[in-house]
Amino acid sequence: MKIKKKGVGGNSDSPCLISEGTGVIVAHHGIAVDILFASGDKQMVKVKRNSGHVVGDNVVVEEQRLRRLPRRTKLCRRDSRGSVRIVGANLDVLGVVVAPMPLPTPGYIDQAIVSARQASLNPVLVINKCDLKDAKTFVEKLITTYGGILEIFVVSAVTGEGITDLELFLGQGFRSFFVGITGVGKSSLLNTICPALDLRVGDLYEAGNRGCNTTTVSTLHSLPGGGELVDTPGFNEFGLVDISAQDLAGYFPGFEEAMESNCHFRNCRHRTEPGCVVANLVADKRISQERYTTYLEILDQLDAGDARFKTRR
Ligand SMILES: Nc1nc2c(ncn2[C@@H]2O[C@H](COP(=O)(O)OP(=O)(O)O)[C@@H](O)[C@H]2O)c(=O)[nH]1
Ligand SMILES: [Mg+2]
Repeated sequence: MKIKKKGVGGNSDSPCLISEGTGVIVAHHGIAVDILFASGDKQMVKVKRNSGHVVGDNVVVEEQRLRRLPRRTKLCRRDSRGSVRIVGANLDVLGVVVAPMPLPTPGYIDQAIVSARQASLNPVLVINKCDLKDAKTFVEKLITTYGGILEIFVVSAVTGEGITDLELFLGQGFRSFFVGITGVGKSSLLNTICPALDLRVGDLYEAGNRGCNTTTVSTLHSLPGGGELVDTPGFNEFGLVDISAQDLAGYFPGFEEAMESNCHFRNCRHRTEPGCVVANLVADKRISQERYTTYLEILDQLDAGDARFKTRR
């Protein structure tokens, strides 16, 4: 099942092809990267641990060293220790993968969407494991919250339900990136779309139904139906990076209508300020109380300088 959003974004002119001599990083092993050249050749080059190169970077190899070309887009997150991580470069689409088991951590979906929009990526929601018996309520709740805001794909990597719609979407020439906590089925989805890959898939721990992290490196794959997809280890945290309260509201899913008008105060944080468009829409029930409460929780964390959100000098 595919739920369309109002007005579709995304950069359909993604330059998947690279010029001769230039390569794209298709795997990052920590101390080495794999580079794929336009000729189809692959080369492994050693890199320093803190080289800053990421999957999706376009590079030129000069005497076994990499010269990175400017990035078109750059997706960042803050990890649980407060450090900023660049997760991928030159991406078009962020697929936020969730499942009824293991459940996403609180705020995960919204922070991933806000981060994607901040980085000029088109976020979409991929609800996997719709074959599970408790999936229905979970799917309905997400459709109530995000339907009409984002494109939503309800899929099962096991039964194949919804996979064709997802493939058609990814095949539009996008470079997409799947994020989601460990165990939601990112690698399984990629295996279903691209059976030749045979990526390792993890079992769920019995206790707590958390996944074990079998995917240890980020890898970029060309899909048989077109487009490219990055498989990643699970990120259990998707902390925001260098974001102001105004930007948080500007990118927050559910606030789109409010952002078309101006609040009385230009620097309104949408808490208790008079003449606040967001507060008026909440009062009119055009923004749900759930959306507003979640926004305020994330804003509280930003204001409190929570390590996950804090800007380090
Ligand atoms: N029931 C069900 N299980 C799935 C589905 N997709 C993945 N799984 C299982 O979920 C576990 C974690 O999958 P994996 O692809 O490794 O998750 P990742 O950590 O997000 O890459 C494995 O045991 C998979 O077999 C699905 O659509 N339905
Ligand atoms: Mg995986």
